[in-house]
Amino acid sequence: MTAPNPAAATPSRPAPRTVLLTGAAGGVGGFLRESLPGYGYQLRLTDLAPVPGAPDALPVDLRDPDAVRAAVRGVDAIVHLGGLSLEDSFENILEANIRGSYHLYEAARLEGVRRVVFASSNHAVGFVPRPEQPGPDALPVDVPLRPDTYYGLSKCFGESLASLYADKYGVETVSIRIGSCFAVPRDTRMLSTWLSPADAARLFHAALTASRVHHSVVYGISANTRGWWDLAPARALGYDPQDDSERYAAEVVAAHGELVPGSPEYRFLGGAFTGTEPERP
Ligand code: NAI
Ligand code: 15L
Repeated sequence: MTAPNPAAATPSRPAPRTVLLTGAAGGVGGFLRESLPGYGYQLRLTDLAPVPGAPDALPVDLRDPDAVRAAVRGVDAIVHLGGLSLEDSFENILEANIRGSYHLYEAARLEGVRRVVFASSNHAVGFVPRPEQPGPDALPVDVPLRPDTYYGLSKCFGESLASLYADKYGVETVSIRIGSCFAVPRDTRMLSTWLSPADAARLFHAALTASRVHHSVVYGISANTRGWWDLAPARALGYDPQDDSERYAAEVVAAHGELVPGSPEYRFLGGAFTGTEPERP
């Protein structure tokens, strides 16, 4: 990985140094726990689950507003990754993602935290037809929201919540519609949606330090040759992706084949999530 340059950004006020990371025990949390300290951040780790190798991490349930407020107190910024990251029952999504995000924004408002980076998802727009070709046809961020699951719906809520708190209370947010953030692309769709761990660090750092933010929505992918989304809004924050899933393409296509016309992965941004049914009580 290229050595991070903490001085690269030119924020209008001091760059945040103490950053609360919710969802620190998760997959993306694991990547950012490793990488963000290299950009000069001091992380306060929280999760419902124990954070491997981090005995100082705080056990915080996003469903508990008092615990969330105590966790937020004194930090410069928040990276909000915590919550359910796949489809679930509406009740569970409501509690962890919708109420949980509300508790987080209320805590930010009450404790005077000015910058949040929200892990939104491509599943907020999962029922949008995927572009025929990458490149010039790449989809802009201002397509209408078309969630593909209750999970995606909670990300639409999170983006709207961020918009409200920016307009009303001056809490700035970058909502990153993450594609697929894993060590390597796991299937053919991910050749388009992949966000490498190193590019995730670059993007979250840009989102934490960019100066012209009110509520900004950006897609979060690497510089994939097959990318479906317009990266201009992320680049405007200072994001300069260095990875391209294409180096895995031969191997991935050999294992999984090209996308099959008519399949959910071929038709829609959200792929298989468009056919996912939550468990009913
Ligand atoms: P993950 O499922 O590995 O991690 C989520 C973490 O949130 C877990 O450690 C879990 O214990 C914690 N959590 C769940 N409910 C909680 C609660 N009530 N209180 C406190 N913590 C709670 O998910 P991953 O992959 O790390 O994703 C992180 C974030 O990024 C999620 O918000 C996800 O929706 C979003 N995202 C991730 C993508 C990816 O490709 N990994 C793609 C798009 C969005
Ligand atoms: C997501 O939002 C999920 O959290 C992640 O597990 C992946 O499924 C990703 O989207 C994706 O679309 O690949």
